[in-house]
Amino acid sequence: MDVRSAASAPKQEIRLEDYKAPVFTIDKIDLTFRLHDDHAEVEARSLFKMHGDAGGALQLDGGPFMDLLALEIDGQPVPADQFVKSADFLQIRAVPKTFELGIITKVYPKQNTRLEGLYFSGGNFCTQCEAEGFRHITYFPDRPDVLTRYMVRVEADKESCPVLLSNGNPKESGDLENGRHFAVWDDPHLKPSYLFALVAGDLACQSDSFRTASGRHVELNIFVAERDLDKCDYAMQSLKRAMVWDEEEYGLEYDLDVYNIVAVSDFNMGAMENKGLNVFNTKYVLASPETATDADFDHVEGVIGHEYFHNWTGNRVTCRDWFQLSLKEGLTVFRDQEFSSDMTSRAVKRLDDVRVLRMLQYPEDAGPLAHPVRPEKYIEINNFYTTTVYNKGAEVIRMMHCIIGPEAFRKGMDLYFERHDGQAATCEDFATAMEDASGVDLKQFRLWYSQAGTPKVVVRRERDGEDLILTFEQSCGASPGQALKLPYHMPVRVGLIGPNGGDVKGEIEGDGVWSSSECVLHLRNARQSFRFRNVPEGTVPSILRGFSAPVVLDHDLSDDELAFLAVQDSDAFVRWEASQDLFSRHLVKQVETNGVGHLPELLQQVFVGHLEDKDTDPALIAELLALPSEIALGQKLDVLMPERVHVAREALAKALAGASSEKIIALYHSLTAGHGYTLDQSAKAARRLRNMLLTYIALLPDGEAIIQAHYAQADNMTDCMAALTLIAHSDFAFRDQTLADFYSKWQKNDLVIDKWFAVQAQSKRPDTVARVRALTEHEAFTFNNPNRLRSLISTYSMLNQVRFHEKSGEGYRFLGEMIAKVDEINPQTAARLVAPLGRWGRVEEPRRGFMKDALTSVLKAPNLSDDVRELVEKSLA
Ligand code: 0A1
Ligand code: ZN
Repeated sequence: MDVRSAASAPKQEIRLEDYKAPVFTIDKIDLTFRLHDDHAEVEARSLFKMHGDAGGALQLDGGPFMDLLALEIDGQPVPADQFVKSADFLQIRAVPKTFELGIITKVYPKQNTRLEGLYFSGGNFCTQCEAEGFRHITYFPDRPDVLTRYMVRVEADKESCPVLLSNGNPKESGDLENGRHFAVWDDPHLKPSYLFALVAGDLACQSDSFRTASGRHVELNIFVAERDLDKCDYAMQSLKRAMVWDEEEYGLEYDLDVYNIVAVSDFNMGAMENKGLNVFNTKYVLASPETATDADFDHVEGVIGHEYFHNWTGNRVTCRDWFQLSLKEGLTVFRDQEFSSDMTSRAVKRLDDVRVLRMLQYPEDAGPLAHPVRPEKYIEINNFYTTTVYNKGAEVIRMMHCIIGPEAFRKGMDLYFERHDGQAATCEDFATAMEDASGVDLKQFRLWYSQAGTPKVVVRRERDGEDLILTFEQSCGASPGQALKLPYHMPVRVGLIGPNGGDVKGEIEGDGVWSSSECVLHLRNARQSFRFRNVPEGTVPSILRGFSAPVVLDHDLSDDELAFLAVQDSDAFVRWEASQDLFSRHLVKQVETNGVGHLPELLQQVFVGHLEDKDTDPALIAELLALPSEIALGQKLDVLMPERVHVAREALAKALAGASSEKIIALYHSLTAGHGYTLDQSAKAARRLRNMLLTYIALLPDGEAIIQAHYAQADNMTDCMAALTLIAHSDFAFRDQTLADFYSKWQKNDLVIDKWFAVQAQSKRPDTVARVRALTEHEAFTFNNPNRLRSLISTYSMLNQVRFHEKSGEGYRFLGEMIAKVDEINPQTAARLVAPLGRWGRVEEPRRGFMKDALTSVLKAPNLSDDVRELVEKSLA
């Protein structure tokens, strides 16, 4: 049977303003899965209660890839003329007031390359139902505001599928005829269909246990392929840390007897918070020192935390509709960021998060795919799992936390759970809980949910006798469908650094509140001034501490003042930002004048100051020494000039390295001495600094030997990848051989081979586009695995600015071809490749035309998915 033949009609736009509550409730659903080698039969029995009059119609969501084998109401077959079935829905003409609906469907997991619904990965059955995957398993009201109680029975061959899992608590299991067996799972908590999950296969398991604050015993299991059993420790420890953290920070406990995590290698996203049965991309579970970098370990901890925290923010309180996605995602990202901050270094974690926001979310917010944190319309909801909904959404929560303060925020969370536990809620409900708990009016603040675009804030200084006056002006450019924006309510954290480098406590006139060494200014108007009384001459304002609002800040600090803040500020974010600003100012000038000039004395001094700083966390020093990325620099230009940016940045790095080579090399060696590999924060910080220094060493005449030795002596993946990245980027004679050796050493480990692809995709060498294209033909490349696709194609097109924007247009053509090809296999993942081509407004001809041509050619692909079409059409508009 050709399961793709039943093409559906193009999807219609869905609008927030059209939301209507369902006219029925479902008391419970009993599901039976009969899993077979080439298909699965799914029997669903649901108890419906209609709230309107009896005799009305019932419409259920469905999908084009399943067969309907039986349809019954109260045990009686529904006659063929009493229902209509299309590719996307099933409508029963008239249903009684209360009834049991019985449906049997047949699905084909092994043919499912879209990785939504029930599919097969690495020899195991698994499901992915968020956002609308459940409708590819059975006909059902597949919307998040329909909550019900699930009982699931799974039957499969005992030898090939010894492990049978679903949501909730295990209830019963046993043997059946013909070598088959079954397990029954009972989830006592109400949930929407997107949180349903099933896993069946031959998996090994690492187990542990946890006792909650109130004494509940919870069994913890991580299921992986047998060969990966030695890589689950860190995930398990992270899970236990997350469970303790949520109890201590929010008083939230786990609410089932078991918490199961399954790692699968084919997964469209990072992980999924299904109730009691998280399904994870292997990338965010498996980690050992030989195979995972320090950043990988941090990501494992962050994602394990994220999915765990969803149990309350997402599962116990879920979303009313998909426009409210940020209700669970923004809040849960905020929670995982705070958890990681508490487990690692708060200052460095904040820099990492800000860097991600600027690199990914700012371009989205400035381009044709910009949308509010709470979107108002969509065609394909999968296209709205965006960095705006997730990362900007987290910034919105962080701003509320800053505006009302930590105690009121905690009270607001308590109130939110008190009011909405067991319900499907809205962003509005959340804001109201925060408002009611704090007494602070958040009416204007809500614009952060509805207006797209990154606000720009210009701040100017004035002295008036002993006083310092800061005047802020905020504005926000037009976004698709939103020409004019109203002023936001934004918290701006400000400190004052006195001439001797210490924090000055001020007295303020205007809407601001001082705590010990800083104040929070409440910026609400398009233009607003704040007067600081009795500020000593020579005091420098430290503005937007901790990056307290996701804006672009334009200030009038001089180079000397920036240099001062870069060394003296007690706020790590402003210290870092001041260094970055200083470097950026110089580099932007170089780019605009196409100059390759001298190394300004001040830059060198600041750089050396960081090198010689013995009091600061080495991980933060590493970030202070880093030059702004090419992408960050590109954003500072009106017109992107990728080669010039690349050349200017390389030249500055080389000049800084050359001017301080002895200090760099000495510091590098001092960090080598005495450091055995551990995952302690101090050891990770030392590696981070040492590997940052290595990037400068690569630019020195004797750098090659040091890099080669670094690679050869690496006893962990962090050091190994740091060297390999530089080697892939170089002309060293041993380059190709090293890459070949690495491949043969690791070819059996998919996650490491992903790194091997990524490192080549990131190379700044002029032959990169040709090599990337050739790599799509490599024996280890496959279009079916999203991790592999991302490691090569997304890394190239999203992170390698200079080589993606090849003047020939080859980078764009390549990406266009890849999107069309991937779309035939996996539309969701194909759609996630589109964004870089939409940034044509940032470049000049001939690039602009080439980018549009690439988009247009994607539209010509036969059977283009709604997912890709929606984004390509918006990108061309
Ligand atoms: N809710 C998950 C992310 C997720 C979203 C969609 C998916 O399939 C389309 C899969 C996972 C999270 O935030 O972790
Ligand atoms: Zn999430």
